[in-house]
Amino acid sequence: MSGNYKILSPSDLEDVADEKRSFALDVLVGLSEIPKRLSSRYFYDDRGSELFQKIMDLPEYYLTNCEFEILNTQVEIIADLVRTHSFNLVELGAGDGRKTSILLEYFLQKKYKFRYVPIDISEGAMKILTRNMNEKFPGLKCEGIVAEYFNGLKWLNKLGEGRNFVLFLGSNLGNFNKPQSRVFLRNLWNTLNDGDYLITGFDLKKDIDLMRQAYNDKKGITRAFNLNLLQRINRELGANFDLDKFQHYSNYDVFTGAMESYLVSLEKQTVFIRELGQTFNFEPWESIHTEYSYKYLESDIVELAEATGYSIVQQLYDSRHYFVDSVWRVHKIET
Ligand code: AVI
Repeated sequence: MSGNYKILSPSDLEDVADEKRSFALDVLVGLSEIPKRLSSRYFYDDRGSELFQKIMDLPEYYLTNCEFEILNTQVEIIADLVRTHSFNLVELGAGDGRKTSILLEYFLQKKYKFRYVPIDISEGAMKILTRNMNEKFPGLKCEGIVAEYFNGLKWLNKLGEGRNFVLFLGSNLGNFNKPQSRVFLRNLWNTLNDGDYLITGFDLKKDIDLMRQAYNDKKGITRAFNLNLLQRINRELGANFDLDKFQHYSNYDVFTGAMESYLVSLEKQTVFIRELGQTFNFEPWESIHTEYSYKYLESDIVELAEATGYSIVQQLYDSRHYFVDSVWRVHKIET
């Protein structure tokens, strides 16, 4: 253990080099495809994470407020599920931990036997989170793990200490397509035990204008967030993207059920990426697909839980029914 977190995958120079290599390779493959695409997983460098925090504070990005409302008003329902056990409150990708603080405060006040185990691949993010949580909640047993989610969970399970209550908040699952989300949930199921719980956030299908506004905010923060992907390629791979020559475009596709984000080239242009030793040509109005943010029907959630080995224990909605934190139980033993 170093401080309040354990590093499972040592973030040595080799790892950093690997990460840069796979980023370069993904950029090469994505920009060589027709239509061009870049993966949204590369949004989250330091600048991208900072911009996402700002997005979460925007009035148009209703998702955050909905989830705060759900946790603030329904914490007791969640607490009832774990009250009698000692448990690990495991969080996948905690961000700044503001939402989780609602649960932590309640559990501590009720003197529940638990420890808080955030899992995140970024050592920087973990350092800040564990420091903040220890300052805010001096009595909290906080034991972060710096690792890929599933490696962290496997390690935790080997210790065999108590039931797991896993949080996957926000609408993070929504950035996976249907097959990817099934694989993710099934992998998670594999690392958990019968009777463990999972809370996943789902953004529900709703008025199309409301969804469009959430991804096209007036201050232009989402635009900056999207464009930061090109800036990151400039910074890390020595490219010469001119950000003024690309437009942020985000729209709801009724057929896929996702908000889809793009960067659109405003003119004919050529971009050189030094690390790849290659140029990429853009025609006027040619697009790069950058993100899917899937929205769900109730029936999609039921189907997803059933297909991946969970039962739905409770659906926690906000008052406008925009968002649901879905509480699932892991089923491993056939009855
Ligand atoms: C992280 N993820 C759930 C956000 C979303 O809503 O898809 C990322 C985001 N993209 C644009 N705004 C927010």
